[in-house]
Amino acid sequence: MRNSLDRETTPDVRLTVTANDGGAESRSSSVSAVITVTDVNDNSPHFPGASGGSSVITVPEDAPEGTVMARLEAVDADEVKLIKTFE
Ligand SMILES: [Ca+2]
Ligand SMILES: [Ca+2]
Repeated sequence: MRNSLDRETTPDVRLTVTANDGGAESRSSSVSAVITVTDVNDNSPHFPGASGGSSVITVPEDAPEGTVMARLEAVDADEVKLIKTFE
């Protein structure tokens, strides 16, 4: 490999491999291969709804107990989705 792999940009690589026998009348054969790049957890989660790394939440002082103040969702580009919703 000349370059590092990144599943998020290139989830698979397709290539053709050719073998030559080097005989007087050279014979060859080819095969296609698909290489699947498996995921590693290399991206940190972020909050798409928060601008500049912060989110302003406004709550009235007379809000009843148990009121949902906000839902914040964190996501990232990795395949394994462990999305947490905070209320
Ligand atoms: Ca991740
Ligand atoms: Ca990844």
